[in-house]
Order: sequence, then structure tokens, then C-alpha cells
Amino acid sequence: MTDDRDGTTAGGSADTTIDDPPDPATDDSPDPATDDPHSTAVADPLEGTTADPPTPTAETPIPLVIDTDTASDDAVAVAFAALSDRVDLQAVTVVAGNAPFDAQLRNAAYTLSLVGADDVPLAAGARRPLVKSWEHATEVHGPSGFGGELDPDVTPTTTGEYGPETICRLAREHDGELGLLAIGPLTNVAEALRRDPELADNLAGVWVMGGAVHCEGNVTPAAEYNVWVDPDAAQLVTRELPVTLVDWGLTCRDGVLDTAAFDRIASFDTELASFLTAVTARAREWSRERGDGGAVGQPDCLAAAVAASPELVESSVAAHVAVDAREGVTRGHTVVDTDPDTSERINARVVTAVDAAAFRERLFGLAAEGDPDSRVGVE
Ligand SMILES: [Ca+2]
Repeated sequence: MTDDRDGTTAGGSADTTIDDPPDPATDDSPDPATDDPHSTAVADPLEGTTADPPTPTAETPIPLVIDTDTASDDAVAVAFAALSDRVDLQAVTVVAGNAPFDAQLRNAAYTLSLVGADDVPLAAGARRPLVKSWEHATEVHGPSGFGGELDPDVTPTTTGEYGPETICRLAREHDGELGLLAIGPLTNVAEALRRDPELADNLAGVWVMGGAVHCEGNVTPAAEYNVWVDPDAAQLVTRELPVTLVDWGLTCRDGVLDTAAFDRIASFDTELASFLTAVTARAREWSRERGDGGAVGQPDCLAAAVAASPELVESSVAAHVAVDAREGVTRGHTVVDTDPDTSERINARVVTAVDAAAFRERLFGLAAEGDPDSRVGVE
């Protein structure tokens, strides 16, 4: 029989039998592979947005800006990104959050210097949230934000350019290829959006560490710290900028280092291993005080790893993310709707599972060899 199922012939041929599959070009019957709203075969509403970033490689690293409230896990993330072959770090911008602002600047400068990235521009951004007052997280990260034992005596050299302006300028200069990794409160990103309504079009990807998706937060039952600090900024950013969200719940599931992992890091005789041990000292102590046995999440580095190595992501879901910016018990709550019937409102990709063992190996590679990519494929 003649096979005319290439769609170039109108209708089915006369000798079509019951064994022939229907012609996809003419068959109107439901196809479970494409009509099931839960199927991965449906059109991705985030395709072509900043929540659909390219996959960086060592040959084609992504130019990246890190926006950070530089405390301990931020420093691990900055070191990770600066040393990954898949990232071409363009700038670090600092935002109000974890620790006193000038300490955050010192921490960022010290971290960049430690990993030989002194040439990466450092820019000071917003010194307070858009609207609300906030508290530092020095009970978790120590008074300097660097674990309690380390208070770098460095004078940071900043560019003099306001952090949000740096984000806008670099996005324009890279003509749609820049990635933005936001691992602090979203004040600087909101300020950048206010300056440049075209920002979304000028970025290739936006990764946000923030929110507590269908779980308790880490600063209140309703909220994760970064979103709680500046919910007005988070509300604006999630409304205007399709983001890839790495939330607190994902961190608790797949981004925690237990005492065995910290012991292994401490066993490496390197400056970076000592640094990772020192900057997490207060957080490990805080974990023990709370009955968590010294295990500490690495949310910021998890977000950096997802940006640099998207193959670590085991699952994600397109969702509508909204932020409650009201004062009160729900301040900073992230309301996340994954119902496919509301897909026209989708504005974010929420990462729901990461290969936790592979992520830890990346951190061991960072601590032992100063290269988070050295253990790609090791589990
Ligand atoms: Ca942070």
C-alpha cells in the first residue's frame, strides 16, 4: 500500500486499514500527548522568556550579574559562579538584606579577591527596601554576615555606579544575552525595572532565590527572608519579569549540607575549604541550637548552580507567582498557582527538584579544587 501519511496528500487513502495509525495532519480526535494540559508536550508558556534561558557551556558561558546581600551562603554562590567555566561574571551588585550594608560590600570584595576575581566590578545598590523597614539576619550569619569568625579587614573598591543602573547598562550592552542571578531581596532588581521597562527584553535569564512555595518560610511561617525583606520589590519583579524561582522549600529538600558534608569540606586542605567552613560557622551553630543537628541549606549557591548547570534540575513547573506585600502575618507570602487552567497568568518557572547529590559534588569540587565544574557527572 502507498504510504501517504506525510501529510502531503489530502485525506486518508482508500486502502487505509484499521491497523494504520491516524493521519496526524487530518485526524481531529483527541491526542493525549498534546491535549492533556498536564503533559509536557503542551506549548511552554515561558518559551522565549527570561524563564527559558539558554544552557551555558564552557565554550559559551553565560555573562552574569549577581545581585546579593552578601552573607555566608551568598559568598559561596559568588565563589561558585566566579569559578565556574560556564559563567562569565560581569558584576556583583549589593542590596540591603542579611547584614549591615558596608559589611556586605566588604564580604563581596573579599570573596571576589579570594577567588582571583578582583577585576569583577562591584557596585553598591539600594541600602534599604523600597518601602518597608526590615531586620538583618545576623542571628543566622553572625554580626558581619560572615559566620562570626571572619570579619574581613578590606576596603572594598566600588565602581561608583548605582547597582540597579549597572544591571540595566550591562543588560543593554549584552543585547539580550545577560543573565541575572538575584540572591538577595529584590530591591535592586525592582529599581532596575523602574529605570528600564525594557529590562525583560534585554535579559536572557533571571534566577531568583526567594519565596516559600507551599511550605513554611524561614523568617516567618508565611515568608522566606528575601521576599519578606522587600515584598513590594518582589511583587513588582514577579509581576514584570518571568523568573526561574529557587525557593526555600527546594533548598530544604535538595540544597542542604549536613555535618558529614561539612566535615568533608573541612577535610580538604585548601583556602576555599577553610573559607566555606568559616563563613558557615554561625549558621551551623544556629542549626544545632534549633535542633537541626548542624545541617545548613545553601539556597544562594543552589540558585547559582541551577543557573550555571541547568542539567541539575530534575523537575520544574510553570506557575503563577504572586507576592503579598501587606504588613502583617502574611507579609512576603508567595502565592503559587500551578493549575494549568490558569496558564494564561503564568509568570514563573518554579524549580521543584534538583539532583541533590550532584549539587553537593559541585560544592566539593569548589572546596577541593576551586572548580565547581570539576565533578560534573560525579555522584
Ligand atoms: Ca542572600
